Amino acid sequence: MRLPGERTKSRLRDFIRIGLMSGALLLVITEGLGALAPSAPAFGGSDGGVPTGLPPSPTFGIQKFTQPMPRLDLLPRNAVSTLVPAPTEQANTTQQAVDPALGGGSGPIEGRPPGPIWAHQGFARFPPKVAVEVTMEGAKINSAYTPGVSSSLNSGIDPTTPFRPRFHPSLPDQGPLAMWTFNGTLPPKLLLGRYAEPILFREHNKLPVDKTQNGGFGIHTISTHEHNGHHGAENDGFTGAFFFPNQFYDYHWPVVLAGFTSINTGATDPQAATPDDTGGKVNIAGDWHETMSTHWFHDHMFSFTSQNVYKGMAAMFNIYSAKDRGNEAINDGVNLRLPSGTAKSWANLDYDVNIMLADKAWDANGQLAFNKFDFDGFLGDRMTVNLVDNPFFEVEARKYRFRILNAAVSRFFKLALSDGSTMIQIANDGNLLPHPVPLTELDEMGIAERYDVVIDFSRYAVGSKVWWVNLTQQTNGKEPDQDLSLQQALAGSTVDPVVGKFLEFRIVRAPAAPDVSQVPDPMIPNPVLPVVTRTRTFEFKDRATQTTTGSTSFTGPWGIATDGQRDALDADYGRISAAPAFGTTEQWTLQGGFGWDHPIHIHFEEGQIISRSGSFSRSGSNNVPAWEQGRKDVYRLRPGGTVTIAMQFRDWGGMFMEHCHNTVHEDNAMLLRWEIDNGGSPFLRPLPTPIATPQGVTFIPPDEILPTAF
Ligand SMILES: [Cu+2]
Repeated sequence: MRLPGERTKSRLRDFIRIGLMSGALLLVITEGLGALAPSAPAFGGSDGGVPTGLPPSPTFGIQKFTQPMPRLDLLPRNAVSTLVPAPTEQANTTQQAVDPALGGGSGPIEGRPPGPIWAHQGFARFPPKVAVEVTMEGAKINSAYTPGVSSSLNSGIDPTTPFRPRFHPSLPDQGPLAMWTFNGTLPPKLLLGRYAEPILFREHNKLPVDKTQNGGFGIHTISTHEHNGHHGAENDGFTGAFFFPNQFYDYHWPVVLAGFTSINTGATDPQAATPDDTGGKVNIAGDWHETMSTHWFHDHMFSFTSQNVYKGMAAMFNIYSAKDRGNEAINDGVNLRLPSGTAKSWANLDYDVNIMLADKAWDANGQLAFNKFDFDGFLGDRMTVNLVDNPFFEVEARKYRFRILNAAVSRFFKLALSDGSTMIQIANDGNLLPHPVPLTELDEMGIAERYDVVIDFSRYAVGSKVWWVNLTQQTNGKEPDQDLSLQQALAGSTVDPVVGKFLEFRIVRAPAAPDVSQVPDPMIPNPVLPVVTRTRTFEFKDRATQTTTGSTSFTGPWGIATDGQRDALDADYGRISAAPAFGTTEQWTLQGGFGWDHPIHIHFEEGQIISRSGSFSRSGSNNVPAWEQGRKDVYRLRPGGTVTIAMQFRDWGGMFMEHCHNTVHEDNAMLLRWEIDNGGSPFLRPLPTPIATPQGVTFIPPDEILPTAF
């Protein structure tokens, strides 16, 4: 996967770090690296804007808060019988002709690796009940926008008006090479699912066969990670299990409670349940303390995740359960009755609002722009919410739940309300917290973290306004510069254009019906952890080295040192760094360095933070703040910080990942593979590595197995 010129780029990185690149230099790099030698004139051009390193995004005269924030666009849920061909347990290797641009010949219609190891685990036990069929393709007009709520709850947006792929009505449409999204359209997509209703997510790759047709960044091979689903690795969007244009990939998301193979296997615990369609619930197996709520899914292409996600390959996924059913009126002793609505048995969105935050930048033509050559990270200079620029949102004077996702490439956000009033944080990442946490400022939110908060707008007069404000100033991909005070952020005296107000709440009317929602305490207590049988350490560092060559390895400044071995290693998805035994619990310590804040994501399993140390300290046991005392899947290390977590490896197997979710760090090359490979047939110990080509996926033995992996 190494790009031509990658070695030269690596040499360039130290120069690039010295200062912002000039536009002229960027052009040189884009056009070819051959002419540029290390003795080239010092970088220090003034054309690079703060914080993008690119010319500042032209505003086209737009003002903030002049367009409505669209609700996300619901993905249709269809009968499984609508899928042609029908989904299969093992990859469908029916042959088709391969485009000459992809090497010609013939290859399989499905890009999933073939054979029993990559077959859908639990396919017979959890047969798909809902089919969701999507494409990944270039931007186009949306003529089927489905917000899932009435226009009055969507700031007046008429969904029958075609929705254009643009950040503001006064900005040009994004072209089909600049923006690549699910179904090719905006708003970003939202999938609604519930426990015990397995989803077959079929994704068709409709991107250009010519990899140079990418608008300057991004790659046409893709892999979709459901972050952070509890399912087999064949459905996890493994970074090396990517697929090509004209192929599809079937992801089987069973949506099960963790522990279903060992806890409450008889489904007798009434707290472990899923909503039915008539206001009741159905008991399910597993541990209800593992109930998950707010997920998202996004591209995970090896060494291109930052570019592809930035191009638009991100969507959200709300998971409903009897605890968190999306109906605030049903009073059955299990339902937490969080703000949502009452009309449907489950998944009411009236007062339950998905928020996707992402900083963007665009070029002189208004097309998405990305700086590929800053390995510290990429920061945009425009704030978008649900992929529109600085919008407004109309609310009733009542409680709302917001599911906030940080979908940025490298930027941290810290949210407050402009009047300094209280929000109640109820969830962190996919999990409802043990107890709600009232806060006037949320914590810094790392890339890929999700915070669910409840805001009670009943304290505001109808006709008034309040704003969400970003307090975190960040001008460098390494870490935030500083968190400003609310007064400083509102005053606007900062070099970072993404600081300040970014979403205007307009309190437009009294509640249409009495607000019967609650924010109960407790919500979901943590599961009881089994005894830890193994500890491992992972240090996230720069100046990494690569020990392997070949298509599964990549070089870059970033890497991970495992269990104190050698230096930090660059990513190689053919290397096994850890292999926890099936059915065990381990304690992992994640260690960062000073001058950086890496948000570390571990796939598959939600961990409980046992302790935090390092420069960030807060009173309370083990330095774990109240809003991190549930379960998480992203762990900000904080500058100089260390996080120790406990995780259970059970139910499913295969190869998973651990990486920095500053996706520029991840791509260059702060990522490793770990695997659960002793869960029984068909798994092998170690697992062979898939090698994807348009003509079919082959397998090779692992490149390297670290001495402490097993
Ligand atoms: Cu990082």
